[in-house]
Amino acid sequence: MTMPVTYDLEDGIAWITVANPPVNALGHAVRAGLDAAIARFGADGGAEVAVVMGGGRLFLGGADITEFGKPVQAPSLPDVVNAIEASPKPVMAAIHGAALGGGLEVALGCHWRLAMPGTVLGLPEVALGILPGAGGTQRTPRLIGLEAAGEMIASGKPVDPEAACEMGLIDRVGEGDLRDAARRFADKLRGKPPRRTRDRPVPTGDLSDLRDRTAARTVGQVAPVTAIDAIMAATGADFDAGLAEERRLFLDLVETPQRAGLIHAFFTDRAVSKVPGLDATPRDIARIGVIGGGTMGAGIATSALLAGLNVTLVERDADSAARAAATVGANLDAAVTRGKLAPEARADPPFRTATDYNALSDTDLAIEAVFEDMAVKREVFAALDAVLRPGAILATNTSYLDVGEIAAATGRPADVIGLHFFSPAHVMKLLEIVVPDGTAHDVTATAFALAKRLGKIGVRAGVCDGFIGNRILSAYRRAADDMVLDGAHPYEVDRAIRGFGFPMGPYQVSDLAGLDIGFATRERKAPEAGPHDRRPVFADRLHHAGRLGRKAGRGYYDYAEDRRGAEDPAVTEIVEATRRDLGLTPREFDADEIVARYMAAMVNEAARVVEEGIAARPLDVDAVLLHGYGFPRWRGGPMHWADQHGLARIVADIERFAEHDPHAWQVAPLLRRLAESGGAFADLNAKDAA
Ligand code: 3H9
Repeated sequence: MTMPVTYDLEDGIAWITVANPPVNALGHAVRAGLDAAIARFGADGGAEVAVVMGGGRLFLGGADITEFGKPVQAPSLPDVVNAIEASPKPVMAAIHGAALGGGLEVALGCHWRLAMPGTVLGLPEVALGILPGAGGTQRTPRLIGLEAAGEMIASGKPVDPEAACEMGLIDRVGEGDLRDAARRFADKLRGKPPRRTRDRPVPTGDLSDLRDRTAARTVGQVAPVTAIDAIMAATGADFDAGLAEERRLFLDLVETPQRAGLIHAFFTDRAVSKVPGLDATPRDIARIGVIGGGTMGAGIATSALLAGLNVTLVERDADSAARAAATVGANLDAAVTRGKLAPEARADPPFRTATDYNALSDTDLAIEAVFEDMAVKREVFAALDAVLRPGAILATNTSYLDVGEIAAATGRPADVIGLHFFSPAHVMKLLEIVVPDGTAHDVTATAFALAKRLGKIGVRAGVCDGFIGNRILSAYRRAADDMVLDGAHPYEVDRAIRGFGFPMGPYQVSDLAGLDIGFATRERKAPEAGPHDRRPVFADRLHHAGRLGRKAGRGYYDYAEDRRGAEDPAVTEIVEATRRDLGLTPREFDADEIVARYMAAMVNEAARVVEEGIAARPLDVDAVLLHGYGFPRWRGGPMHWADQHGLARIVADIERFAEHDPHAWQVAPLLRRLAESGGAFADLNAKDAA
């Protein structure tokens, strides 16, 4: 086994290098290695100065987050950082690539810090439900002041070396080669006494304003405000007491379900692209064709342009093409404003429109975003089949049609795949990659590579109405509508769901999407509805009253005065009249019951989606709900949440709900099996991926 930490003495400089690929995480072996290396440096009469650096592409990626929740094996990271700081001879950090979390804390324990241009320096712990727990909350304010430390730690946002140097977090931005730059700096430190961060003046100030703002910004989350409390402990005179308080708060956070949820989400984001059984080499993609320039097509084109791809957009006539170009242009302008696109790149994007499919003859991948109608889609695909070069990929952005049937309209079904973007396509992170049976493996691999290139989270989905996300959505949406029919107010439902942590309740989402969308879906599905399927007639009535949502100025809420939507008694009247006309006697629902029903419906349908193989693993469901449906990240996703909440509890809830409506509530077989055997959805992730 190679040693993760090496010690090399060269001309009085002790080079202490951490090599623990891929990110030099500070797991037990690395901590022990660093501890031993610092002790050796202290005892090494030939060594005047030590340089701590990372081997490979970065300095240190932070604590090994797979170790959280397990017993800490000594030495702990705070002890290692303290040992570095206590060194009687000077120690410097030579940082490249990234110094994150515990990685930056190691650097703060060193007496001097040099970082190479382009390095990412940050304390992102709150994004994992914890706080910097190796002295970061105590040393950072001593270096950059209380306010700046508060902003950096509570936001988790990184800083670049130039800014870090300016604020005093590091001492120098290196030039040229890392090792040469480190050697030049180390030479100056020979014979100097150590300069310990802990000995710097006690920071003063008050973070109550930042704490209030943070609490408002991160409702429901414990880590960000707790991190601020830990920083405030740095204002006491005793450094060690501050460290002890930080440690206490850190260990509390490690035990929270939020920490478990956020770390599950972190690994889920990385595991989704590792589809079991998929190891094909992706095809090269440089030129994208988009068919249809409506909101979706223009959004897809924008997304591809932001990723530096060449885009040709085909519309049916010159006017439509001009409108599409204007939409793309406006999207790009907004991207410049948001800092997502350099102004130079905006000037001349590799984008053109056309009205003839022949313009697509050199594209590597064409995505269709035309009207959701099988006949129309098949026509488009036949036309694409006629012009695209061999080896090009044909993709559809359909949100529910059978991708296999669309593929059959071509002579090359193995090159056809679904790429289901979410609106606005250049903003939303989720991309459902819908894979019919006959699709070639390298086409699927290419779709994942494209998702990554576009900065999106690609999730493989099988073919069914609604794929993973919209299929599960229709189940929990139906549970919400049934509650409203039975007596819950739409506003009560929205409040309860926001209370759970979603940014919006289902009726606010309806207003955003447009009530015509839901109405069209109900009409489409009406022929297959059974006698026991309940229709949310109140929603139909709102639709018929022209209350189409935000775009109409009113839907479930009234947007005339309040941009965020005001409650409207007229909606209450429509809902109540609907119940009267249907002969329904309303009853009360409290927030707990609303959440219980909503979540039970979500988890139950998700279990079916997993069992049918529409989602390969429970973690694929989690990724879809997290990135496309506003599921609170700190709850980890619905499957992770279900495991934490208790599957047997959810089954018992469903059985109780079924006493009144046995048609709507039937326990999914997989959920029942897992609950009865004491299993968990996580077990089904573990067999193929993290
Ligand atoms: C902390 O430090 C707490 C302390 O304050 C207190 C302690 C007492 N541990 O992202 P990538 C894996 S909390 C374990 O694809 P990139 C990752 O899962 C930590 N594993 O690479 C993936 O595995 P796989 C604070 C980790 O180049 C592989 O490494 N630090 C860790 O796109 C490659 O990762 C952070 O929050 C880890 N810390 O980006 C930083 N990090 O190949 C978290 C990554 O099996 N990490 N892995 O899928 C990152 O932000 C990115 O990984 C980084 C590299 C920017 C470093």
